[in-house]
Amino acid sequence: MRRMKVLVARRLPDGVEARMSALFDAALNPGDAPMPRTALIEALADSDVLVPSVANPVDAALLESAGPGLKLVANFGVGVDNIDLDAARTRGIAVTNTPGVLTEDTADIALALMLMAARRLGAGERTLRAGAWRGWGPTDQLGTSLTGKRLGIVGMGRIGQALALRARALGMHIEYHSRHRVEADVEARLEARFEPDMDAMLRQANFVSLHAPYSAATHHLLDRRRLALVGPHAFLINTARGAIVDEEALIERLETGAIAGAGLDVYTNEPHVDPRLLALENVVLLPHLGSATVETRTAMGMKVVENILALQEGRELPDRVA
Ligand code: 8YV
Repeated sequence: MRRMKVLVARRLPDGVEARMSALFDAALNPGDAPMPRTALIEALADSDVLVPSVANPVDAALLESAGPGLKLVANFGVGVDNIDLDAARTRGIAVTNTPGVLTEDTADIALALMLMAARRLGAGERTLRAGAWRGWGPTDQLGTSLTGKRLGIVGMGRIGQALALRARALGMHIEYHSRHRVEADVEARLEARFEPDMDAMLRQANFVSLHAPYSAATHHLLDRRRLALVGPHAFLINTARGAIVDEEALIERLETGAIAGAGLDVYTNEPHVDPRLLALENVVLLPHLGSATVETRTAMGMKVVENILALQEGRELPDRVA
């Protein structure tokens, strides 16, 4: 059996790289140096498999310039919006992702952002670190409770459901809007109500959390009109993809207090973060770390390995998306 030539664009956890080296003819990136496009194209000419991540756009031109040997793009990540799936299909290149293993950690970060934004934890910590805390005060640093509030989840896949479970433990009322209504027993277990009218859900929610994949269909799903439905008492949480929200419209609403606040882990032009967001006290900003735990990043890498191994052994690819 021929060992697959695998080009790994970014440094991966040690255990994953060790397994890749044991199973494949793997070209690793131990220094994690950004691979310029020209270097990537050059290396691709002699590769069976490319392992990119969200930080590596795999567009039609890149796929076209890859040699005819490229068989698989095994994405390190569940979202595949960095890859031109149509171009891959056209060229007969398979695409896989890493579903399931980052569900819990990403839902944890969505919950953390809800707590941080509503309880003003970032602002509180900044006050303390600046040496500006004058001591406890009965009306100081008041935030908003989560218990008893309405959470509107947009996209009720694995991560949306994992957030619902957490929010239920906090005594929140859960509504969701999704392309597909989940099974009745899942709704019952999560005590989640399906709202077919997203606008109605946005109007009523105290928290809106986004868990839809990014695609042409979800680009600016929360556009200026929909953002205007989210009230001044409500917080927007985004751990999915930045461009699901019209960031410009969101910033305007945050600046005027038309929306209470936001908790963001993702941005439209990562790693660029709009300086107006940095200046706002009512937003919590994280650097796309939803899945950033040793356990999850290792599990993601092992999923990548499983998919490449399946190709090498001529089996069906377990996580094929194109
Ligand atoms: C990853 C993510 O860190 O998997 C995803 O879709 O957004 C993140 O959890 C990143 O995409 C890795 O490529």
